[in-house]
Amino acid sequence: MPVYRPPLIPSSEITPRSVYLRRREFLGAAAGSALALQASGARAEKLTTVESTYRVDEPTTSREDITSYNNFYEFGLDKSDPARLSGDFKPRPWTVTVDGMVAKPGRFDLDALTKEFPIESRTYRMRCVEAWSMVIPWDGFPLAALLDKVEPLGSAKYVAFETIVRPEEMPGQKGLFQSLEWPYVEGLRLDEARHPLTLLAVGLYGETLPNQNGAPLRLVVPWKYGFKGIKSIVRISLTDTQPKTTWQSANAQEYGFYANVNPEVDHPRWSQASERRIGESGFFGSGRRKTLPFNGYADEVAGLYSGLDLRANY
Ligand SMILES: Nc1nc2c(c(=O)[nH]1)N[C@H]1C(S)=C(S)[C@@H](COP(=O)(O)O)O[C@H]1N2
Ligand SMILES: [Mo]
Repeated sequence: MPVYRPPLIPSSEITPRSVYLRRREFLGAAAGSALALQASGARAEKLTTVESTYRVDEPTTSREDITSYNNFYEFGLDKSDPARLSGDFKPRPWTVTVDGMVAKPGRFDLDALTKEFPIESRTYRMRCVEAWSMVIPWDGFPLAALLDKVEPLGSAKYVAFETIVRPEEMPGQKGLFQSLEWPYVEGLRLDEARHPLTLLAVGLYGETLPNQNGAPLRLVVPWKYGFKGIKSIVRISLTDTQPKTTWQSANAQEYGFYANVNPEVDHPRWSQASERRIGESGFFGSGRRKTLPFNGYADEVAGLYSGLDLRANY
């Protein structure tokens, strides 16, 4: 996500990179590299996964790129901050509460859920509202499986999601810079949430999620802009009113509830007609490609929006 407001703290008060690097040296080579490994997710555990038919006929983005170029404002505003500053975050043990308009609300242990639901490996095209994209091999289970378990009431129309608040482990939540309001919140219509493409991811490249990618549980909705993919989820609530999302609260003119990838509806400050594929801007090309309606998933999801004005409902 673009920084919609400049950091309010003078840059002179932010630890200069040279000092940060010296501090790492001070920690000693062994400790320093252990920290780096932890932050980049190398402590990840192998997952038992089943193959899925959801694949993309394009080269997969490297693990290195997927885990070092991230938006996760709880750890800072810069793309490199989440990998560098998420090493203290503890994604286990973890529970997720599912409540609201459901017959069987509950607080579920994540390890129990991943035993209950088979973990599929699915490769999805992902596209950020900032006009860059990746192809990511996620591991996870359909959100529909969890929703079925709690039995949504007939009156439920939307699903709201909440990220954990843990300032002692998330430096971006300490208020060092003015960015977003916490917790980060998102929402989907119930039919979008139940769509078979909508995934709750617990892994990447066959291993548990690195912290910077939203450990231990994050949403993946491949036909929407990346910011809908809320990370480190602790609560999922069913409701009959459209939830207001973090980015709508931050700037409603620029970010709507739907956020479907749409090359024909530009962001007020830049075009959405094309995108830069991360890792492809090498010798043989610019890595720039045309953005597809619904990010290439139109056959599967366009029907969800028949009759809806996609220009008004951005
Ligand atoms: N809690 C939380 N979730 C978040 C964000 C965030 O700042 N906080 N950033 C979003 C944005 S803008 C993007 S593009 C994706 C990036 O996910 P990735 O780092 O796994 O590629 O996470 C989304 N989920
Ligand atoms: Mo994004």
